Amino acid sequence: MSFDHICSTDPAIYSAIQAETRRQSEGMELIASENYQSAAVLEAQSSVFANKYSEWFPGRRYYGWQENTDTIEQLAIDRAKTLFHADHANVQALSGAAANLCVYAALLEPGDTILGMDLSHGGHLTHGAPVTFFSKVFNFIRYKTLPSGEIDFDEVRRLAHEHKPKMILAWFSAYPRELDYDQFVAIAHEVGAIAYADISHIGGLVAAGVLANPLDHGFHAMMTTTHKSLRGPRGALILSKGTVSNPLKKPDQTIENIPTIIDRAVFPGMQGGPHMQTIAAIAVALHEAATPEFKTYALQTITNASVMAEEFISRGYKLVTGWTDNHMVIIDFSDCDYDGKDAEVALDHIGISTSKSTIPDDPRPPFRPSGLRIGMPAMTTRGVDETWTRLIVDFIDRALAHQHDKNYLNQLKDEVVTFCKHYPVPSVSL
Ligand code: DSN
Repeated sequence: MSFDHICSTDPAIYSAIQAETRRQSEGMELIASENYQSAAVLEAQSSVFANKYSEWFPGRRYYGWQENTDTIEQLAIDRAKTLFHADHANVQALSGAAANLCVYAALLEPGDTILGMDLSHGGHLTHGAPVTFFSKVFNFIRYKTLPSGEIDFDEVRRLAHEHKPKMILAWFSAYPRELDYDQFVAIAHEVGAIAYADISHIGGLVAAGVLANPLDHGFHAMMTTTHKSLRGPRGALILSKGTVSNPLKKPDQTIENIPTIIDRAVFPGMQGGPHMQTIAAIAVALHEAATPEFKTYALQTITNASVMAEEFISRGYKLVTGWTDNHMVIIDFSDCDYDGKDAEVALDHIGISTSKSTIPDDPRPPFRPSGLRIGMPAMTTRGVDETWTRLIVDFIDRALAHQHDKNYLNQLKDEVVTFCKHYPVPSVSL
């Protein structure tokens, strides 16, 4: 992509873009929620659709002359419905947190109860963290995982019958295992709750059909961000079914109009004009996600993560839940004299980007948690396979063992830069 114009009109921003390009190219991206967009996705995002207001939805807009915006949004909707087996797709939510809030606003009333995952066991901020505005609006109750790492379904059932939630929320930001969706749906039916899944992390893996799809198991609605394993622009899809039994109690909230309620909650309920350039890029990413090459990518991502888990375990590391079924592993440093933040800083030093993470019932505070979350979506996009995944673990292991030796870390950084030259970031040239 050319930056000739920014280069001459705004050298400060141009220089930051160049520096970030170099950082991404010479460094290794192991943040589980990050990925690299294709050149086609990036092109769509910088297209002239950025100039257009398109409030409301295809075929019915508040502003005139929408033939091209209608084309791209309808394509994004149709592609999302097909890939995720949904009866309805909203592609306008600005990102994951906004999309979750739109879904709550659509399907719940202030004061309603949501049963979601405890934050330290992997839940997201928008699943009820006390620091969020929506924790003041809704009554969040939290379930946890068992010491084995599996969801404690006895506890989910007990809490559901005790608190009668209007929504039961599955999926999380830091959880490396597959979920038993049937159990969630059974419990939701027992108490008349909506079954809702936030599959942001695994969206691409579900789209590729390599992990199970909650909508196929009776979930009423789900949301995925589009920029994680799905490899699109920063945005979100809200997907729902129109053919499952109706848990909604109000006469105007039949299951047939869950899609309408969701659309209205997004616009005009929570947002203004949609970002049409992002919607164009979402459509492109969904087109790419429907290809056999993307399925190969998704399978390789899971293979790489499991090889990574195996290699860490063989080197004596403890993993949260003991294994991974998806794209991420979470290392548990609770027995170590350093924490997840120390590990993150040491790895930053050698050009490997990761994110500290809480572990279940973490005894340490959130800014110095005991875990480190590592994901393989981005490096798999760059072409890394099983053999090179083992070398990545070796880099990490050596950095952690020598984290107080700056000379050693500097030498290791040179090795990381050399490694990264063999795996260029798609669509980037220095
Ligand atoms: N911030 C994302 C993550 O890293 O998991 C979730 O929104």
